[in-house]
Parts: sequence; structure tokens; C-alpha cells
Amino acid sequence: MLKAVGMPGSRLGRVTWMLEEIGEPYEIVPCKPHDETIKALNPSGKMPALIDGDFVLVDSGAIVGYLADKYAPTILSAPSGTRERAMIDSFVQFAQSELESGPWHKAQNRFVLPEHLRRDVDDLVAYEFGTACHALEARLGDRSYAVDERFTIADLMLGHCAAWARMARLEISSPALNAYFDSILDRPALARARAREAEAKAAAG
Ligand SMILES: N[C@@H](CCC(=O)N[C@@H](CS)C(=O)NCC(=O)O)C(=O)O
Repeated sequence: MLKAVGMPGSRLGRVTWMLEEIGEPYEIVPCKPHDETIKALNPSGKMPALIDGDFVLVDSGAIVGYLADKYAPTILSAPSGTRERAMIDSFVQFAQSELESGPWHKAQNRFVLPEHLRRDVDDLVAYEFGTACHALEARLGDRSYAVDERFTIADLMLGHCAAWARMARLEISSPALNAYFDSILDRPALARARAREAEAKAAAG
């Protein structure tokens, strides 16, 4: 059975959401960053990781892409070499290199980095996140989904960043962008993933 390793409420959510979208059975292995379980899978001690038999994959965007290619290539992604796939990859990379920068820098400076390295980055974070939202709004235009007028892993990755940003109380000022995120975050698969993570967290104590 597929295993999703990581701390509930983290980027693990991209993996559990994806697993719910594809409907494959899976188990959550809860662990904290840098503990022995995750260090055995990822030398950086960062999570999440996916275990698929004897195959271990780290980095949430790659995991989501792998699961799409393996279990739902034409539903949640598109064949490699097509323009649709290139656009999906572009949005997935945008999510990880631009949209998540704001919430990630905020988290790093609130509770991830060693205390002596933490700084007040609120202005930087607001600027980074605002700029990324502005760019995303322009890229989406009046479409309901990032690519192809259907839900793909591009929307999943963008939506996860938005949920994280909202939790971190970063402002999303555009009504159009908020409407896009609301519709993506309304996916039943996400609600199921959150329930599974809450169960796993409670069981781990
Ligand atoms: N590129 C990685 C980043 C993983 C990452 O930074 N995970 C965070 C939790 S969401 C973590 O383990 N942080 C611990 C640290 O940075 O020391 C991914 O997308 O999976």
C-alpha cells in the first residue's frame, strides 16, 4: 500500500489530497521534520515522502506529478510532450517557486528556523505573496482552472499554497482569485484528506 510520510497540516497535505483524488488506498505515517523516520527517507530531514513499494520519492511537487502520471495521467495531468502538460508543469513550478515563497518564509521565521536566525520578514512576505498573487490572477484570466478548463495537479498545488497562505493570514485582495481558490478548496477529496490527517494526528497522540 502507498505510504504518505510527514506531519499532518504540512506539505503532506498535497500528497494526501492527491491520494484522495486518485482514490488509491494509502496509509499516513506521521512524523516530525528531522526525526529518524523522515531522515531515513530524505537526507535533508524534510517532509513529505511517498513510499510506493521499494520506491521512495521526496519533494511534494514531484510526488503529486508521479501519482498523476501513474494513476490518472489524462484526468489530473496530461501526456508529457503536450502543451497542456507543459502548462501544468509551469503552474506546478510557479506554485513552488513563487506562490509558496511568502507563506514558507513566514513559517520559517516564525517556527522552522533556529531561533537565532529568525527575522521579521512580514514586509518581504507581503510583497512576495502579493506579487505572486498578482501574476497568478493575470495568468488565470477568466478561466475557472489553471489549464484546460478542468481540475489538474496545477490547481491542487496552487490551492494548497492558498490554503496555507490563508492560514498564515496573508492577504489575498483579489475577489477573482479568492473565488478561484474557494472553488478549488471545495473539492471533496481535500475534505477527505484533511479528515484522514486529523485521524492520523490523533492516533499518533
Ligand atoms: N521541496 C520540498 C520542501 C519540503 C519542506 O520544506 N517541508 C517542510 C514541512 S512542510 C519541512 O520539512 N521543513 C523542515 C525544515 O525546513 O527544516 C517539498 O515540496 O516537499
